[in-house]
Amino acid sequence: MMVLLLVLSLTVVAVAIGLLVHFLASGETVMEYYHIIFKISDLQISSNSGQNSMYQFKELREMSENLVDEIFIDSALRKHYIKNHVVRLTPEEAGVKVDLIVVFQFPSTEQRAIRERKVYSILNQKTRNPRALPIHVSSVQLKAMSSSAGKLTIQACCGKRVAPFILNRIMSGDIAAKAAWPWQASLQHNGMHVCGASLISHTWLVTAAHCFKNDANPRSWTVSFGTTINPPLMKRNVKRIIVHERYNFPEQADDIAVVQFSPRVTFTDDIRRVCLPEASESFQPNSTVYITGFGALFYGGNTLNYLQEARLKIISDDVCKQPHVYGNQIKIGMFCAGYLEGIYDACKGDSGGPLVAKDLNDTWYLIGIVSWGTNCGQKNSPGVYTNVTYYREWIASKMGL
Ligand code: 4AZ
Repeated sequence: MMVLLLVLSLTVVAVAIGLLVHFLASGETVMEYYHIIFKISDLQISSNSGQNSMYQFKELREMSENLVDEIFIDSALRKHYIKNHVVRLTPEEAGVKVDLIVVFQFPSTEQRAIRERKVYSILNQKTRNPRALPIHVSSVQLKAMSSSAGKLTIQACCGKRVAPFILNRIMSGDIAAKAAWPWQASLQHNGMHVCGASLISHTWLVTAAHCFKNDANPRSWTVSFGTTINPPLMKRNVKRIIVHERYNFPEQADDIAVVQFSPRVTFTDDIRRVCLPEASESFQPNSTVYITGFGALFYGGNTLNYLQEARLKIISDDVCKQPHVYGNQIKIGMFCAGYLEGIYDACKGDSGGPLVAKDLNDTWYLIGIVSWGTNCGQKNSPGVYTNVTYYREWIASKMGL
């Protein structure tokens, strides 16, 4: 009787453990990354860098992402499909090659080879008959990626952030959410914050030339990342400072510099590069932009420890060149942003930092560099910014991005 009871209770315990393991294991999931390549045929993209090709590329990126969304959302894998992201569009003869990464979430109990076959079969089947884009059937390729490579590739993309969008209010600004502006850097002279800067690659920053008016020796400078100056999330030594050849203090024209640091940073949710606009792009007056920085909250104030942000509007040249605003002080390669009424503005310590705008895909572009202004937040004296689009080729020629 005792033995029977013992066997029975052991069986119950074993079954309970088995069930527990089964449920726990089936609740666990893994993220899987696949690299998909296909060619869109019968499509002529002019390779000149004019406005048109820029728009065509943007559209093509969106159409490709929508197409792949449709393929998987409308398939047996719909519950596992997370997203896709175009990483490259390459013009080829009579078409464009699309490289994208697709992300799935699968239960960890299933075998990877089986899943890969499923993904491939759906892709193959659906690209035979695409509704939106003429895909060259024989060009479709699928490669499984390790999750570390997949994450890195997606994170290498510029202008993306993970922070939820909290609108806060620099000069009359508000404290920025963590990871909201991961390209923001602080340039420090002998350990003291002097200027802002924007991360545009693993090793390069863009900033203002006037930050180096007193000292352009890289050895005196360091750069830090993160939303606080103290403690910094990461610190690097400056290796090279390239100030625009035509910049001539105290003139304000050509107020741009690129800075190389070492060792390179690895992109994470908190540190990531911003996109640079194409040289052909223009931004409309009155469109919404954001500035961020550790600069003072009022003219004559101190640098702050917490990153601040403010929402501004681009001001047209016609308005900013009026005699009661800045008149002929606004030169080519500059633009104004803010409000003629004042209040929201950049201030001392924000110089060199980013003015960014986002496109329809929530990708952020660096379109201005905080440069100068009369005092801060005053009526008829908005902030003046270096026009990044105007200097796009100069930047590319210095650091090859
Ligand atoms: C400065 O001194 C500075 N209001 C930067 C921006 C503005 C004014 C001064 C714009 O670095």
